[in-house]
Amino acid sequence: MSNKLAIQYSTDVRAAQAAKQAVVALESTVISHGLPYPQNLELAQDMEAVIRDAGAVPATSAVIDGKLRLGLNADELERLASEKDLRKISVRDFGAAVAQRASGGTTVAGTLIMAERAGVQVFATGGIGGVHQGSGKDISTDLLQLSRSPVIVVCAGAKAILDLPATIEYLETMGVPVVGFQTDEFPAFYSRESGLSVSARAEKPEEIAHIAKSQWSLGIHSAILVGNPPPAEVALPAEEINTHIEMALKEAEEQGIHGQAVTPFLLARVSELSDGESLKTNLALLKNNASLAAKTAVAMQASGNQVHL
Ligand code: PSU
Ligand code: MN
Repeated sequence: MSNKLAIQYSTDVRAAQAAKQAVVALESTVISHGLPYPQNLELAQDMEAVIRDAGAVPATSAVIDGKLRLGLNADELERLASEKDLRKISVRDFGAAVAQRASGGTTVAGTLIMAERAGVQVFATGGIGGVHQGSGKDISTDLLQLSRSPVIVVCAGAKAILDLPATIEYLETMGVPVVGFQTDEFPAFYSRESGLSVSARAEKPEEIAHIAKSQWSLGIHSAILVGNPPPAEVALPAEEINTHIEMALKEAEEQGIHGQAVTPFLLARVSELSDGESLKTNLALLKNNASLAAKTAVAMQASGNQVHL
C-alpha cells in the first residue's frame, strides 16, 4: 500500500497503540446512515465515553475527505452525524472514496479492514449486515469480511429485517465462530432471543479473549462474532417489532428500494413505525456493546499478546 493510503490515527489512538493500551474500533455507518440526527451524534459520543470509562481508547473509523481515519475529533464526528451525501463505505468502496476525496461512514466490513490493518483486535457495533429476506440474493459483505479479518466483533446479533436462520447458516459456512455472551442464543437485536443457537458461550470478557486467542493461534484468521443480548429493561418482544419489520419490508419492495439503500431504508422505517421505541433500544444496546467490547479489549491486553497470526 502506498503512503497515501495509510491510515491516519488521532493522537490518542496513536499514543494508546504505542503504549499497548486497549483500543476499541467503532464503525460509523451507524452514525452516517443508521440513526437520525442528533441522536446519532450523542450516541457516538456516549459510546466513546463508555469505552474510556472501561479503561480503553475508542477509535471511530471513517473516511474523511478521502483519508482513512481511526479516531475522530469532535468536529469530524459532527460532520459524520450531520452532513448530507455521505457515502456508505464497505469493502468495494474504499478506492473510489479515496480517489474522489469523499467522506463517509464505514460499515462493519469496512471497519474490519481498517481495524485489521491497524492491529486493533476488538470492535463494537449494533447489528451486523446479513442475508436479506426474499430471493436470498442480497447478502451483506459483512459476512464475507467476518470470515477474513481476525477481530472480535461485539454486536447485538442482527435485526429481524434479515433472514436470521440464513445469516447464521452463512456464518457457519464461512467458518465464523459465533459466541453468545451469557446466552446460548444468537440475539435478534431488539429482542434477546431468536431461537437460533450460537457456536459457543462465554460468561466473562476474559473467556471471549481466551476463545479468540485460541482460535487465532491455530492460524484460523476469521473474526470472532460476539452476540451480546440487549439489556432486559429495553429489549422489545419479538412479535411487537416483527409487525413493524413486515410493514417496512413490504414498503421497500413496493418502492423498489435496492442495493446499499435497503438497510438504511428498513432501519429508518422500523424506527418511525415503532414511534421511537426501537430507537431507545438501539441506543441502549450500542452502549452495552461498547462496554463489553472495552472490557474484552482490556482482557486481551492483560493476558498478553501471545497470538501468532
Ligand atoms: N444493521 C443495523 N444498523 C446498522 C447497520 C446494519 O442494525 O447501522 C449498518 C452497519 O454498518 C452494517 C451495514 O455493516 O449497515 C450493512 O449494510 P449492507 O446490508 O448494505 O451490507
Ligand atoms: Mn446489500
